Amino acid sequence: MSVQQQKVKFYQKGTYTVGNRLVNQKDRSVQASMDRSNALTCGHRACQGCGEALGARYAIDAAMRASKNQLMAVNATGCLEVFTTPYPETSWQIPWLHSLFGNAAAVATGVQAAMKVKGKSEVRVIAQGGDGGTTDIGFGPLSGMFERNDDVLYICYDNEAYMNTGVQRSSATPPAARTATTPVLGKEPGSEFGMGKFLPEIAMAHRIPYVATANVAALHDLETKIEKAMSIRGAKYIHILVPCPLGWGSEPAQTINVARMAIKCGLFPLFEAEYGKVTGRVPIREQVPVTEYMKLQKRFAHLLKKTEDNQRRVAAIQAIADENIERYGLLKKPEARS
Ligand SMILES: Cc1ncc(C[n+]2csc(CCOP(=O)(O)OP(=O)(O)O)c2C)c(N)n1
Ligand code: SF4
Repeated sequence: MSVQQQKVKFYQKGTYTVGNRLVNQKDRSVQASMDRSNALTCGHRACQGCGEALGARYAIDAAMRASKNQLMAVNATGCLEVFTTPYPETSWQIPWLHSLFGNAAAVATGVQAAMKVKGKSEVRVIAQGGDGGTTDIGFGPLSGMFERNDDVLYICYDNEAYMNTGVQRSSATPPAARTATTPVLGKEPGSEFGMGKFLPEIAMAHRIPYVATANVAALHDLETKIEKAMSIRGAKYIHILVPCPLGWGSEPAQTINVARMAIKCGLFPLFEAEYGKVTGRVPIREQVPVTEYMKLQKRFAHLLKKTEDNQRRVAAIQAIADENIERYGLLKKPEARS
């Protein structure tokens, strides 16, 4: 078969460098557009399939567009900070500060106050960090930022453990999941049930103008939520689920699928809230069992061995997913027949 007869392109044209800017318009990728706004460029050192790299890129790109590039970011210590800025290099295309592990929210508040004093209120400020930097050590400064209603958007990239330092449990680690500090040992292996916290609901309790959850399997929804947050003055919080192939024991090529399954089983509800009230949700068309999500990740592998104890544990995780669906009204109920 000649090349002209091929229905599928079996070869790559040109090079992916600068998005194929040297080939015909129709063969170019988004990277070739001179109008693109990429906050996070190539050259960073995230693992293959890193959900955090993808989430951060889309979130900050959307924020750049919404702020007409008048944007500064403060980053807590963690994977995102480490893989984007190995000294003396950086992959960031925006003014970017590395705070301490626990004080990104407080530093962002200071940056925003400084911009205000200088008469540069058009410069918008983002703080960002992992779940450890947000739900654990950075929680106090974050709660203060909410309570003062500081004009900052805080983004948490939730990969459900302290990945940068070797997968230790955080207060966002799900029950029964294996981490380096919650091994598959003893009567109740993995992270304990009943511990931990879901920060979006704690943020809502502060009655701040805007809180949302987002997910790398729903990138348009993520972009819309970032844009909405950027249109609001005051404290905003967006919590993005970002699978971590290394810590979750998932295939790098499955990152989007894993993230999608978290939505479809109900364990990660997608919603938004204004001043403490839920104002929007992304409904699930058909709920899948939590085992469909768990079987893609080695951190849950011990639970899938069929024993009575494991069936009890899986049922308890299923109950959490079902409760989320009920609480946020995620399943469309069939219309009543007349
Ligand atoms: C006060 C303090 N304690 C501990 C550390 C070591 N440390 C650096 S990053 C990190 C874990 C980050 O985890 P997380 O915030 O969940 O982000 P991730 O790496 O998972 O994206 C830890 C414990 C530190 N830098 N500062
Ligand atoms: S350890 Fe996880 S969060 Fe960190 S760079 Fe690798 S995939 Fe991303």
